[in-house]
Amino acid sequence: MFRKRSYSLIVVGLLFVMTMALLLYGSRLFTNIEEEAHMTQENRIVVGVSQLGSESGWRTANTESVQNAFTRHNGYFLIYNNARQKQENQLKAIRSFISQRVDYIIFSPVVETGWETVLQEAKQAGIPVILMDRNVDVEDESLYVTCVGSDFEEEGEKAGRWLERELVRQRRSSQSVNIVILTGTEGSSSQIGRSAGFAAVADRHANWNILEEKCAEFTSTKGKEVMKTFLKRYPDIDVVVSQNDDMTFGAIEAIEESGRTVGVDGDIIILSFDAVRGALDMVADGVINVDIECNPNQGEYLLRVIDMLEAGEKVEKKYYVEEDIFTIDNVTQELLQERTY
Ligand code: GYE
Repeated sequence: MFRKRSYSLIVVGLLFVMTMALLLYGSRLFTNIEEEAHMTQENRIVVGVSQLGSESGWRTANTESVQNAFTRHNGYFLIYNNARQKQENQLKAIRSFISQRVDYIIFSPVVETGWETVLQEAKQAGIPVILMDRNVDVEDESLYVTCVGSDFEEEGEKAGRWLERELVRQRRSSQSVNIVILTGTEGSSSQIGRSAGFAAVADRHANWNILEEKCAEFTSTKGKEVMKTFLKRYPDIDVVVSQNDDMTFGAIEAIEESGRTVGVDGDIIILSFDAVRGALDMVADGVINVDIECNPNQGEYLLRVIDMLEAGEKVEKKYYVEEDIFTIDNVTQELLQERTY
């Protein structure tokens, strides 16, 4: 009896010691993992990115480019937020980046106005702000370090100059030409710039008759809806200028459903912007006459800018990405195969 009791005591004792040892080992293991995570995070550059939404194919490509650039492998810790087209969401995201004391804030402003206060807050916290894709309209330019994006006005002018050449080629340069314009998010840099650039060329041509311009928010659904109202209102549209490919896709559907034809052999000339893969296919097929490229691959440029800032180098206030213009004459099979977006 006594021997039996002492035996079971030994077993209980051993079990106790083993459990304690396991617990101790486990807790040390966890502390190590935590410490390691903390350390690697500390060594990495923390970047808060506020993307404005996911309205278009272009935007998806832009987001991917940023996510592929700010990787752990490249030495970054990325905090990403999608604002779903609402400025208030972007303001919230930026404020949360400030309170998390990130090293850099990158954001693509949905519209140009209304950023002074939050940018002031970032400046006071000593966090450099880099604008991506679109710009802000602020009096004090020191509120942001730099902007990586496109020359939207130049894009609009490119569209206008292409139409000039095309009308000469079709021997219609002195005939009256009826134009409708589908515009993107009102008050965004891409809308403002593309509208201004195209208008600058249109102003030189008394025979260019702009019937109406209307906002279709850079989306395909809205593009179709707005185009339908245009088609009902104006039976004699010659040219559609659509400020992005997604709206163009919707507009073309509406036109074809109405029984009219588009493109190189059709009766309505289509000008589009972005040049995403799906649209380039349509350029190659002669459905879209011209696509003014807008380059969404801005991640690499942003990496370079941060490298320069980390090295204490001076950066420019604006970096423009490279962009082309596409018609049936220069959309090759190689280009289509290479296009990742
Ligand atoms: O053209 C459009 C997107 O600001 C350049 O926004 C960007 C525009 C782009 O939704 O597709």
